Amino acid sequence: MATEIKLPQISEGVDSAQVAEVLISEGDTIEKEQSIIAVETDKASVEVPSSDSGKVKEIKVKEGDEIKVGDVILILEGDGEEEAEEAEEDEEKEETEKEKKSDKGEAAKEEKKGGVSFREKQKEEPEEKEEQEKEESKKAAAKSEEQEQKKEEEKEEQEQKKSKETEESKEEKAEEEGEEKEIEKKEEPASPGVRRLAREMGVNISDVEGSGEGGRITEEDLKAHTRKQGQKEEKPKQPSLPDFSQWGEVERKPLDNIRKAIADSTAASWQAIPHVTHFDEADISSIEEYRKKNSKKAEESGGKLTVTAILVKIAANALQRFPMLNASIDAEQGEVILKKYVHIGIAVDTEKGLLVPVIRDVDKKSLLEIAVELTEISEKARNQKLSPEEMQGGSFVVSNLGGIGGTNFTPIVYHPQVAILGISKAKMVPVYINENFEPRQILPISLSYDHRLIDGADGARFLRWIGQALEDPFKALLES
Ligand code: CAO
Repeated sequence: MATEIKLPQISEGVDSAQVAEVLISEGDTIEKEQSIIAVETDKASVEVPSSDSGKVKEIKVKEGDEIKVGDVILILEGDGEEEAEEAEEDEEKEETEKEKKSDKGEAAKEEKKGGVSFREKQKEEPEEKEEQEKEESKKAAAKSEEQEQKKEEEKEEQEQKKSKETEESKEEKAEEEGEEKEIEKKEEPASPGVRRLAREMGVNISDVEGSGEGGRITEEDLKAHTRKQGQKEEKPKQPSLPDFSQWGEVERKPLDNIRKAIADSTAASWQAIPHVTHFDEADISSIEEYRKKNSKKAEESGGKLTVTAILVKIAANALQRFPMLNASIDAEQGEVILKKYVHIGIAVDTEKGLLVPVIRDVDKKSLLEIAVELTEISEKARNQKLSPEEMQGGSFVVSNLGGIGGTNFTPIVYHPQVAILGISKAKMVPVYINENFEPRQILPISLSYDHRLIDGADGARFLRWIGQALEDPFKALLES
């Protein structure tokens, strides 16, 4: 019988969610409570457990879908266990039938000859019928015994869960009171697959916190646990927080996965790299004229010719000229890794936080191609459609905050890169030229770099080269 598995109420006041990941495939046999999809709401990211077991006939959702409470996630073909039992029973029946048939070979022959069916013949033989009935009633008794046993096991499991909860609260109490009481640990709720994985990963499952119904431990819980363990070892201990509620009302909200990733990578970069930021500015009056004149051409190709696109192209030329800024340091080996490719990451401001998709081989692409690709990846980033691969492999980053404002800023270098270009808001200012003040469009630019590899003078020369290229692009073209 087909069973529909629907999206349950995830949390109070949340009626819909976005599918972040589909955790099973069509044809899989799944257990009740097994995580089937991961969803993200504006409040949290959670895994949805299946409300039944069986074989997945059809998956009705895909990554990125917005689904409502009550929407069908998948269709199950029926209960896997039940089906297996039924198949076993059928097999047994067939076996007995076969045995009987061979005993009654003669009867079977007669059946063929006389045209009387074997079943009908059986009806005529009360002794055999009686035996068959006995056999069937034996099987029914065995089955009901089995069902009873199953019920007992379920009941026991429920009781274990309950007593575990009480024990946990007891445990807390005991700890508080400093009692050294031995508390017997009951088995943690998790599927056999998750237990096996825990064994393979060398994780003690009783150390893992379950996020499923009734504290059930999912595969994601296991992975999160190992990640946490790894981070615990790597991360320096954060100073403890005071109780803020003593000064006023506060609200605690879980960080979503993207924010956690940003927090981790920013902290790691800041700790690993001794940063220095150098500031400069460039007169972009003539390049702005060029940009406006050619913006239609870019639009026709499906892109937007923006300051960012121009800076990405110029930065690629600068990186070829100053290869140390397109490198990484291998501190353990005492080596510098010079990259022969120029893949530039673009810092994109999205609703979920900062994302950095990468434009590959910028040095081999025309300004128009870069403008089109920049428009595409920025849109993808804002719509949460980027794949992990599209955010990997960057050798340098361009971060433009000029569309928002600010006179200058100090971007953080993304480890394992060694430099990042910051762009702030261009403005019209009077510039003293040939004994006169002229209105010119001035763009503030900054460069943060890893001072282990880049000396102050190298950083200044690199940024000045970019400034000059903005002011006199032909000079840059001639030299590159
Ligand atoms: N000075 C003045 N105006 C600027 C400017 C600058 N430096 N940069 C952009 N603008 C203007 C553009 O000309 C555009 O104006 P119009 O609509 O009138 O043409 C407007 O601001 C918006 O630009 P945009 O965002 O559409 O295009 P962009 O290519 O310049 O920027 C992107 C693309 C992805 C870099 C940007 O949208 C973005 O997300 N920036 C934020 C990056 C960020 O968060 N960095 C911080 C990370 S920490 O290092």
